[in-house]
Amino acid sequence: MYEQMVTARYYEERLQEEYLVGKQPAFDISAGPIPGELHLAAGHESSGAGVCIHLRDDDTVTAPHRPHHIAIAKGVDLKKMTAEIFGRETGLCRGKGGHMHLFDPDVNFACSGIIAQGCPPAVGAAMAAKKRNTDSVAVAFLGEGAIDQGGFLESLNLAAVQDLPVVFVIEDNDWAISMPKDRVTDVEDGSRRAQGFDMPGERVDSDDAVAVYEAAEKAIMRARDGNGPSLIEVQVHRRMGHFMGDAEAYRPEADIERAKQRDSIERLADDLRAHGVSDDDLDEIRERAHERVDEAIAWAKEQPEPDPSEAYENVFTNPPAQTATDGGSEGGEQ
Ligand SMILES: Cc1ncc(C[n+]2csc(CCOP(=O)(O)OP(=O)(O)O)c2C)c(N)n1
Repeated sequence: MYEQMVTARYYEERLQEEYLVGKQPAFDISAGPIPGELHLAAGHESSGAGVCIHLRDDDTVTAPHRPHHIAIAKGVDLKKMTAEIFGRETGLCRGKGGHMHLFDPDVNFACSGIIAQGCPPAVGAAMAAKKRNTDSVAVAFLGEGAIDQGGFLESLNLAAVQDLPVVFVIEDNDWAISMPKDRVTDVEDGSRRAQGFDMPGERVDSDDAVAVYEAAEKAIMRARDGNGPSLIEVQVHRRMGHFMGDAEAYRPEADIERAKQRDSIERLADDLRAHGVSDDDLDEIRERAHERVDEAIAWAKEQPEPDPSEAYENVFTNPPAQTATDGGSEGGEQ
């Protein structure tokens, strides 16, 4: 878990550097090697690592728009994921998805920029696993800002009524962009939503990776053993803005400071030291993680950009008439 967490943190530190190239002094979101939005998950690492450590490649994970720590913990190919984020041809989605739309069929991972959107597909994957008589499970991650979405609530219901092997994990970082949690819901503990669907619900009140590990182990084993779905809420912390470039003018300074003080990675390192892991061992893990990340980023930057002619391949819609290759008829054949 420690290795996954330090990999995710360093990966995002490096992405942050790359993202800012060419975007300053005036913040131009379309410029630089990583154009578009970038949502970083620094402070969420305990949830991805503590949950995904119990998963196999044939288990399915769906993640939201803040996906890197979860993708890394699920074992998504780091090089292809990075190429995707840089919009390169060898990326997971040939550079068409970007950082919010990573899809890796080798380890059954997908994420989406539409909040709570991962819940129905996770339920579908769990239903498929059950119908095929396998013991695979599915996990849907979502933010606390998405817990009133119909897709989430309907997914809880279907999972419960059909006893499906799926676990829902709410990452509660207290904020949905600029909206504090208490303005979105009166339910302080999101795991209580489980009661309405007669399934187990548990809240991990701190971003203690070991506590997440224990809660996730129970829920995932329950699903794998054919005993149905569960809901977990994990307290995490948003150490950065909602996305890169967010000045967080809405957020009290004290809240930002509080989020930065609670570092789940340092906490886990302390636990490991208390259990006899040496500083040298921790340094070695960190160095290995940094090397892997640096290698993935260097590789991604060398990859070719997709040819513009690929823009309308693998999409569900026809190109606008003016770009159709037939010289401007009502869209091309697909
Ligand atoms: C269906 C839908 N509505 C609105 C948005 C715009 N939006 C993007 S992120 C976000 C807030 C998400 O907050 P939360 O789920 O708590 O996740 P966090 O960003 O805090 O990790 C919203 C409303 C969206 N992406 N999808």
